[in-house]
Amino acid sequence: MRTVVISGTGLHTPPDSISNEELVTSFNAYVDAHNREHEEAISRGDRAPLEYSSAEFIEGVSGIQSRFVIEKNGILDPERMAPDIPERPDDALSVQAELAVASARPALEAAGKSPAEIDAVLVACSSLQRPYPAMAAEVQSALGMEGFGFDMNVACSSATFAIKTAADMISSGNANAVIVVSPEICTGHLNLRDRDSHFIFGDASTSVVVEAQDTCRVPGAFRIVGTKLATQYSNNLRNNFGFLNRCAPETLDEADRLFHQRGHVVFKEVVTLVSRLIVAHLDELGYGSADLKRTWLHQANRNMNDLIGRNVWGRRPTREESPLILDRYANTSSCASIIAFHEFNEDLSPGDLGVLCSFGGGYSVGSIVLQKVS
Ligand code: CO8
Repeated sequence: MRTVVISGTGLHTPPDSISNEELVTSFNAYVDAHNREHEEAISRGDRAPLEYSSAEFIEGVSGIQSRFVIEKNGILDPERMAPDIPERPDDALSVQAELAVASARPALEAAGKSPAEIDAVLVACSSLQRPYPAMAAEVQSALGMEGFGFDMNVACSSATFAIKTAADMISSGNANAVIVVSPEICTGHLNLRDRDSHFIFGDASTSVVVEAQDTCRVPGAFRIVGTKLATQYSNNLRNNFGFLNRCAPETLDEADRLFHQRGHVVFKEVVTLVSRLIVAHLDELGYGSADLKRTWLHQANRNMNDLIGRNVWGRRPTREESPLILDRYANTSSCASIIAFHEFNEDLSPGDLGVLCSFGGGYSVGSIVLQKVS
């Protein structure tokens, strides 16, 4: 079995960003318009008025302060509340592939690899722009790569599940190098009229080059020490958008065709699931919390990460030990733990150990134990 490393990462964020204050101003304008429109029904008691959102609430319950978005004006327009992304002709590069390529190029550069040296591209993300042709095939073509590619979706855990898939291909000798690309256009499936969740997500794309240690030419790589995946079926995070929607046209516009969740239940159940999985994974590999130098956790909620941090480290980890990026990015689904890794790995020394861990819809959890090589 060959040793496998992560040799480069890339991050792309769209130029537009939205602060909590901007998002709340737009949401509250929508609430005013809605309540005016239904004034009579509300005063008769036939309909409940919508309630305002608040920037302080958002920061307090989630830790999020702002998010990058693919298109700002459409999101902030109270009459639209969705990003404005014009259709492109079939022979133009698709929006999602464009985002993918924008993070793949810097990842290849960081790994010192040309596209010709990559055997496979895995596009791994929560929401795909179309069923086929595979987004991975389009990204492969745009990068000028040979080999093969395929798409995979395990919600927020898509990237870690794809890193595990890539590592298996490489350790068994079926590939030398694989790029895992996660172009997440989360705001496309976000219900911006839902007070409980309108603030949760942002858009980004990340890429990770996974390769055999014997082909790695750059310093600062991380050896994949072990991987552990888990899924546990749950309806508490769900999106019923899909190709069968047109077969039930009467429900096409229902809110369940967008992201929806029972956030409070998710919070409690996922904290337990993730904490147990990481502790068990480290134990199986012969490590304990004292061996850890860093945890790069999924970034859905600051309070969730603080609780998971306590359970894994056996004490409250410092922000350096368990960094937060969601204040600036919000939840970027499968990109989130990769962004934390991308931004906070250079200061580690050879031999230092860390855990990259995603969690989200499914439920799904992916834990990857990494050790800095050189
Ligand atoms: N402003 C002001 N008040 C509000 C607002 C608001 N915007 N929203 C709710 N409130 C009020 C509520 O009405 C409630 O009031 P009351 O107590 O009087 O009933 C009070 O605030 C508390 O509300 P909650 O109980 O809902 O608040 P929580 O403390 O549970 O916090 C969170 C809400 C932040 C959503 C929290 O539950 C959370 O983060 N949960 C975990 C979520 C999570 O991990 N999600 C993972 C999703 S990622 C994934 O896997 C999906 C991938 C798909 C990506 C696709 C992109 C679209």
